[in-house]
Amino acid sequence: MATYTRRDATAMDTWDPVLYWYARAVGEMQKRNPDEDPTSWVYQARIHGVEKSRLTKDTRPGWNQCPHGGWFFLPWHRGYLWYFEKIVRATIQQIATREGHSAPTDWALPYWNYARDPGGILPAFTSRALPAAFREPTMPENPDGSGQPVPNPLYLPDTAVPEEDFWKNPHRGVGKNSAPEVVPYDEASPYCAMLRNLFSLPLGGPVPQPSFGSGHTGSDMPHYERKGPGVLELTPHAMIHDGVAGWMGEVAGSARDPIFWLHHANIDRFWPAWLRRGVDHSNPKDKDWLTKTYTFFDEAGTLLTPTTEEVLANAGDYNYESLDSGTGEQPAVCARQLAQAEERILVTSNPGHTLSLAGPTEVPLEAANDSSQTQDFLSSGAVPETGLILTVRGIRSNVPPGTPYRIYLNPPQGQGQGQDRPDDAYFVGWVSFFGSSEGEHHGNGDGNEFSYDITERVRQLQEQGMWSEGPVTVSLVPATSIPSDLATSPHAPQPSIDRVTITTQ
Ligand SMILES: [Cu+2]
Repeated sequence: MATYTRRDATAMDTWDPVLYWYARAVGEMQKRNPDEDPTSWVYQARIHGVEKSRLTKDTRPGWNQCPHGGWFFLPWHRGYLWYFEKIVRATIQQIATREGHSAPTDWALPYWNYARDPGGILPAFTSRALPAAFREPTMPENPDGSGQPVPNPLYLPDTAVPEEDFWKNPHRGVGKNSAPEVVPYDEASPYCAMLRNLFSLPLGGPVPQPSFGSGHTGSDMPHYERKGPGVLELTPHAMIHDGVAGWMGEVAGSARDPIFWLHHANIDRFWPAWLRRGVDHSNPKDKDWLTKTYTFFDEAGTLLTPTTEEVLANAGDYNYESLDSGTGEQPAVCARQLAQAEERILVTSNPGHTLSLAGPTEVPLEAANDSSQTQDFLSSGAVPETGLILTVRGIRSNVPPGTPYRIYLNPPQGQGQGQDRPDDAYFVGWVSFFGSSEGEHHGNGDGNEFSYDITERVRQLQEQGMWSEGPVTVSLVPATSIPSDLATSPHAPQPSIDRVTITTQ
């Protein structure tokens, strides 16, 4: 029997007791010593990722663990949230006892239900706006609303920060606190992930294909791998990190923004929602997955090493207010994301493209060789029997740009300007910067990489007479608009990609 219910933060009053007490606990955890106390705010965030300057000196147990791009993504984050929730719950009681208030003993982490309203009439706030308690600089002093307003620990400013002050100044992407949505619906919906039948790809399977939970990564727990993310991990997970931006846009900083924990509670909610959505949906049964151990801390600061099996059993003590609302019942457009690229290149761009923050960036592709497959594709859009894969490599930015980018293939002039939902015939997929910034500690310096199966896309364009002859171009368009004064300011982020290729097997 579940003891705790995680509720929808987008359906709460601004200072619902759940959010009021969360804010108080965050403030309390921020006063604890980040180096000595595992229940402190910064220590907890560093379990997810550590900023470069602290990565190699004076580290602490359990730091820098979050596995992205592998099949431990969901169970690791579930355990991470569950112990954090216990720490917050205990902290709330400490504050209440000290101050002589009463406080809920059954506090549970709320979730940010960003796909709750599919359309949303802009400029009214949609469920994809940061919940109000995260946008207000001040909060009530007391749970009954009495006293003077006090600084709100859930609030991070959203004004431009010089790159060198990235870690010094808590911040979100410019304009995000007043944005009616941090990304549009298609970027925030788990609809496409919910359609996948497998939790993870079979190891050594012949055809790379998208799965719900990730690629099968055996017993290794890579901290950040470019290969093997599941559909859920890219959309909506990485899209929301890109959309909030600032600290949330970087692996090492994200858990310092209190919205992180509500974002990941929603990601965690999609897991039971997916399990019950299809009769053949199930978790991996492999020993490598079930017996993996993780390092977390309980509310007393004691180090614990639960296995995946224990993490799953612990989760029996909570349920979610709803497993339907915002879990992908409304259609969204799906990318045909692949786990890995094939290497027979037909056409390629030149290396090194800076992406515009204001509109489309056109990347022309040229023949990589003089094979007949290449010539046929370039002259008439002929699709080889072995299919076509589009890959974007070397995706990076000095600081998070504040938006993911949509990829369009060969759009006619004037299309793909970013005002449309990505449901037009030329849409291929997304570019995410989460985990790619130069300020990140992990990467090998190559940036992010995403691959998409464009076989059907090209065939349809050709059949419908929409394939324009001549040079092939790829257009990269910000999914959500960046304030125009930022785009021209000295603090403008500098997103770029290295190369776009189209390959066949
Ligand atoms: Cu995340």
